[in-house]
Amino acid sequence: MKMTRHFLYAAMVMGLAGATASAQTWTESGDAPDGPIPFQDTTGVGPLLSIMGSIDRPNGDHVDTYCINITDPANFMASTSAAFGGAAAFDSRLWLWNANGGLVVANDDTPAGAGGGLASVISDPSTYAALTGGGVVAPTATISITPGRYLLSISSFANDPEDAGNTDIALLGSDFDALHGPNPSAAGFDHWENFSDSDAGAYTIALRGATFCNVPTTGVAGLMGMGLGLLGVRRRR
Ligand SMILES: [Ca+2]
Ligand SMILES: [Ca+2]
Ligand SMILES: [Ca+2]
Repeated sequence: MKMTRHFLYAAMVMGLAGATASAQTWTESGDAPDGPIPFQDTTGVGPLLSIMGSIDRPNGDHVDTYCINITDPANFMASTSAAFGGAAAFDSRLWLWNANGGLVVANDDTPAGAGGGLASVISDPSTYAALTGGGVVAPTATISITPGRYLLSISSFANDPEDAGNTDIALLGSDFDALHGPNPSAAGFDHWENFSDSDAGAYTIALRGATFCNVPTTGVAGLMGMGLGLLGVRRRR
């Protein structure tokens, strides 16, 4: 009887885990804000492998920003390049911000070593060359991503975030396929340029080394927690 109960609880937990295994994508809910603050939360269980959404610049949807949780900086990567499982119907740019809205890294185009093209790829500066064959702008090499919550924005070329004096927060135009950190001559984020543009279409940001920003407190995750808890109780007897 005891064994049967163990089996039932284990089957329940495994079954629930299986039910969530294919749900590692966050799909944009409505329209995510420009950001970096405010942003759209991502909620789910386990690794966050992709974010799917769209922009529609003629109708004011210039930028989308999401909260992600980077758990493994050495393997962290975010990309719209097909070489990494991403996609974008427009010339994308990716921007990673800390939880306070300070720029960490950004990229416009994919380095030739990873296939080139107008899609984007970012990672920790220490892994960028091995991952993409691309360069890291000199001051950016000192930046190191630590585990925690970050904000990830996708914009389209050449829409930049600027400080209050209209200086670009990162100089992506100086080397399109390099990894860039903050422009030392810029102050903090104030606004996106958001000039008139016709870019519109879907994107998939492929991710590694990250999880959802939030874990649901009810539903499947709660039930999984209950199942694991019951297993623990039974085993201690
Ligand atoms: Ca959008
Ligand atoms: Ca938006
Ligand atoms: Ca690009």
